[in-house]
Amino acid sequence: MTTRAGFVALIGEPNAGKSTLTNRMVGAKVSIVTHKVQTTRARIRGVAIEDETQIVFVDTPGLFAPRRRLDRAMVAAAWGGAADADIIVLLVEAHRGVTEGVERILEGLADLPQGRTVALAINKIDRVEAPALLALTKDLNDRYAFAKTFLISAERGHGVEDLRKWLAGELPEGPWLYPEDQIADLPMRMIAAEMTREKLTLRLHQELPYQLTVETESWEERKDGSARIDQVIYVTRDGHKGIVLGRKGETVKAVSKAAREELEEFLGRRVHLFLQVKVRENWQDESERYSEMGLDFRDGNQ
Ligand SMILES: Nc1nc2c(ncn2[C@@H]2O[C@H](COP(=O)(O)OP(=O)(O)OP(=O)(O)O)[C@@H](O)[C@H]2O)c(=O)[nH]1
Ligand SMILES: [Mg+2]
Repeated sequence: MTTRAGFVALIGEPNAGKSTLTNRMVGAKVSIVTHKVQTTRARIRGVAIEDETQIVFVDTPGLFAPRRRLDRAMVAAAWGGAADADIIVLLVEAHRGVTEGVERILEGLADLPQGRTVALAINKIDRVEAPALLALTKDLNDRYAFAKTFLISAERGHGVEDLRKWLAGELPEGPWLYPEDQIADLPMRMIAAEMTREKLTLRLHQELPYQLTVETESWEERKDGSARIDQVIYVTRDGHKGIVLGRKGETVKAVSKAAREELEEFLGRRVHLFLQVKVRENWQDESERYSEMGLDFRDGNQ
């Protein structure tokens, strides 16, 4: 039997639904999702199987005009993911249409080496009426020569099957890239840190999620089969520490509980999760923070 395998990079503006689509394709939550922009910070690989084809989805940080070092490293990681992939899928939000951000991404696509397969996925079709979709499909295809257009709802699953089947047929013949039962290519300690960051982002407001990062400091396997995981939440200001902790430590306690429950489900065993909050004014300028996230610190340079 001939097998196929390859990488499919999902790119788009922040909040377009790239991580939601990755998780749906994989059939498990490998990438965190929130209603806020700039949730994903690094390239996250999730593996899906369609008949004899292994499709490695590369979820990327959203593409936007970078201002800070972390922004630049994130955007570089996203374009890097696109450049390395066999196929690129651009996600555009149906209800937002061709924004300035989308225009900028189309310019970036035009700069990639010729002959790349780029498909368009108009996402969140559950939010608009059919006529608007036709017009948007035409507009986008007038602007860029997409190999194919899909109308999808990553959240509800509409059109996702069609997209996966098409991708499988387009990928090159070759041996699978990962063992059959592997669903993500991301160290467990990072997945665990991401789960905590998701719960924090869902609970906290405004800029704060962007001002914090979570790292797994230690992971200890216990004799009774459980795991003890210690994580540090880095914030940039003293005031933020108080916000993360909450009144009488209520916020961090709730975050810890939610993250632990998700981790236990993911790992299928008991977890003891310990969170500590530390103020580190300049963590966004520290190279170790970037390597822990899977980003290249040098990409953040001007
Ligand atoms: N209505 C609707 N909402 C969706 C759909 N897909 C994703 N969303 C929502 O859009 C928000 C952003 O989803 P994410 O998957 O985190 O988006 P992303 O592109 O990964 O965002 P970044 O990581 O910040 O770049 C979440 O609140 C999702 O639940 C969809 O098909 N329909
Ligand atoms: Mg994301």
